[in-house]
Amino acid sequence: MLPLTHSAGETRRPRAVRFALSLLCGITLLAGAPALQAEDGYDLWLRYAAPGGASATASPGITQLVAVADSPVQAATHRELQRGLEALSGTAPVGAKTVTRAGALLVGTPASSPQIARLGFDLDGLGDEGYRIRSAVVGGHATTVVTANTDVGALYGSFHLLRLLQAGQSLDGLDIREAPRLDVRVLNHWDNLDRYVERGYAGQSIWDWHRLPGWLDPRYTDYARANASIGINGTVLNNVNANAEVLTPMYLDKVAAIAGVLRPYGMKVYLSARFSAPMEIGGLATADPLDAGVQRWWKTKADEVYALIPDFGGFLVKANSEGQPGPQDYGRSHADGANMLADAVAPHGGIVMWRAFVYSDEEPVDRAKQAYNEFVPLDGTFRDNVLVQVKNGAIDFQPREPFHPLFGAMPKTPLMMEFQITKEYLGFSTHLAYKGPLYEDVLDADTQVQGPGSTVARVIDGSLDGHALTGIAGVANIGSDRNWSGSHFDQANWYAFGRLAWNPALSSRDIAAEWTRMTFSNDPAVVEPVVGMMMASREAVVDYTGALGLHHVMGRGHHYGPGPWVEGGPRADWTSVYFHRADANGIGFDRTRRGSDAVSQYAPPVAEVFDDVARTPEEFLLWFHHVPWDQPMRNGRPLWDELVLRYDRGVSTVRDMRVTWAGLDGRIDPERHAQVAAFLAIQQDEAQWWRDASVAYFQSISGRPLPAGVAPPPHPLEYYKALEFPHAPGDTQ
Ligand code: GCW
Repeated sequence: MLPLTHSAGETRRPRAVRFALSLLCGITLLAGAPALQAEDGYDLWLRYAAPGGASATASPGITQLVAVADSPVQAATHRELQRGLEALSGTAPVGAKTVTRAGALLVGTPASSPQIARLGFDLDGLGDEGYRIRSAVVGGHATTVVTANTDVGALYGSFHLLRLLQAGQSLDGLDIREAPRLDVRVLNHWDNLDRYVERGYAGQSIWDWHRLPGWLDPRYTDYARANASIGINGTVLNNVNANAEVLTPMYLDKVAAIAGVLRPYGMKVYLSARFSAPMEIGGLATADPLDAGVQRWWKTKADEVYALIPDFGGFLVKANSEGQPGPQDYGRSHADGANMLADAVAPHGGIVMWRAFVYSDEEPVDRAKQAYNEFVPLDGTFRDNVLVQVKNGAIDFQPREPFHPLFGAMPKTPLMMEFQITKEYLGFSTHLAYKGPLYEDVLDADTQVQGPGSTVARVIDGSLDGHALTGIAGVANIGSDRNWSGSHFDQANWYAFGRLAWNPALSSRDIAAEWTRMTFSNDPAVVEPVVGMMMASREAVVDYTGALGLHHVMGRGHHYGPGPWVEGGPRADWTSVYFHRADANGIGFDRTRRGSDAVSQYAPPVAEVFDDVARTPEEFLLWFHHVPWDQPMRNGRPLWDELVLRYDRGVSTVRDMRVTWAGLDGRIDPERHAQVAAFLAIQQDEAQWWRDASVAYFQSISGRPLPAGVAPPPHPLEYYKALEFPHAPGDTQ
């Protein structure tokens, strides 16, 4: 099962692993134990374990590898195929210039391979990143062909083939045609230059800025491999709460070095730009986007960046949000700011991703309405190379939110999706919460702006309004932790983001199964229960943190654990009481036409549903309505009872997950099994804590008895309120 048991393992493992292994070897030889280090999660879903499971005897049926390695992308593809095929079969594939035997794998483009050119496959519509995988007869020999218009397309196709092999799928009769539905598929790192990661729960930033550009951590290559394997084609290296210094020559050299490592894997680098950079590092007196000097500064800066990094992707900007500088500081609009930057990067083919996560410093209106209010009037005024980046929901990456009303409301502007991969509100890295279903729910949500079927996916893929430029971003959960994401299961969220970015129509369940097979085992006795756990996990978090549409009820600042009592402080919309509005009569935020009227930001058929307490899906009930505690739910129970039972249900789902996982002992390598088991135990304790604290608090407001048979919280409310977490990870510095 472990690649390490294969011979000649050195060539197929990342250099970082090899280094760790050489250190370990001495230790393990002395101890006489097998080296199991490779199962520490570092290899992610690229373990290339034989699909049969325990031994490395299964052959992928490939006898010959025919692929040129002349360009850096081709060389990366070749290396990956060699590594994967060797690990999967136990022997290195025989390399050849042309197909000369049955069972060959022929990889390349018509331009790079005369044999492929002669096949004359139709590659129309595959664009720059799509590919075909076909079973064919080449020179009289049964061959698997991976081909594309570009080297990067062939790289993506090769990863797809390796995925099939890892899942033990037959290579007979293949005819696969794939192209990404979205152009810009990027990670957003909220990484600071001192390596602190905002809302990061996986150690420090992987970008070792201090040692760059001299030291190129081999991790960067493995990062690029992992991203390329799921089609992620870009990364924003630094936090949206940006430091202007990243744009200074010293840091741009470091950025260029990273770009050099990522380039062979089809990844571009982007940077978050601090809007006031012309003042902070340029010595200007203003950052007004309509000021000619400021415009000149950004053009010069863009020229400097592109001279170092010709394929630089562009800038991401958080402006006039949560204290960040922006064009409104000068009475200008978001479009003025975005367009100035867009003009600076346009000559080089760059783009600007301008975030719509804004809420005003003063505006007293429902925070859920503010982004829409600020951006809809600007529709049609952005340059062609601007994408407006919109979070999936209008508040902030909550365990469940209705889709953001901006989707569908700005038809003349390409909107890109921003999902959070890191689990700021879903239990940090210790809770198992697979976000595939969250992403899927949002992508499938029907905005109805052009009638039924106007899904969010069709807004962002440009098909609804005919946009050429499209994109999606995921706030990364990657750090310096050995297993990259802080927990083994959090790797699945990175994976699912990439897969859905490539094709938003994929099913999160299928993705979970695919990931499980490659990450843990192909054994159905593992795949089925693990996928079951994953698919139930997000709903469990919703249940134990606050179901039925509750939101923003977490601890203040650090966002760790429950805090439904949070009130006071600098602004109302940073409190929990602002969002849940619980009082003696009931609970929930009235966003109906009689309340804040946020419902009217949706297309009329959607607005009508959300406006009507009887038709609003129960999962969003308290998001849109203030509901009496004794209001009967669809199952007949009073709201109060249902809420309490949901808290209990969340805890019991986690309990079930633990039992399921314990039953997998012996089927999963002990190291990862033990860590997941320990994390599930933490999750159970913390789910219980969320439940107890929330029930204690809401009971103090509702004054109602607990439903029959429900255990009271073990501590008084004051106990929960007094808990403090001054050093919780990821908090804003
Ligand atoms: O969710 C909030 C986070 C902030 C974050 C902000 C944003 C980067 O708590 O840490 O800042 O959203 O998305 O800009």
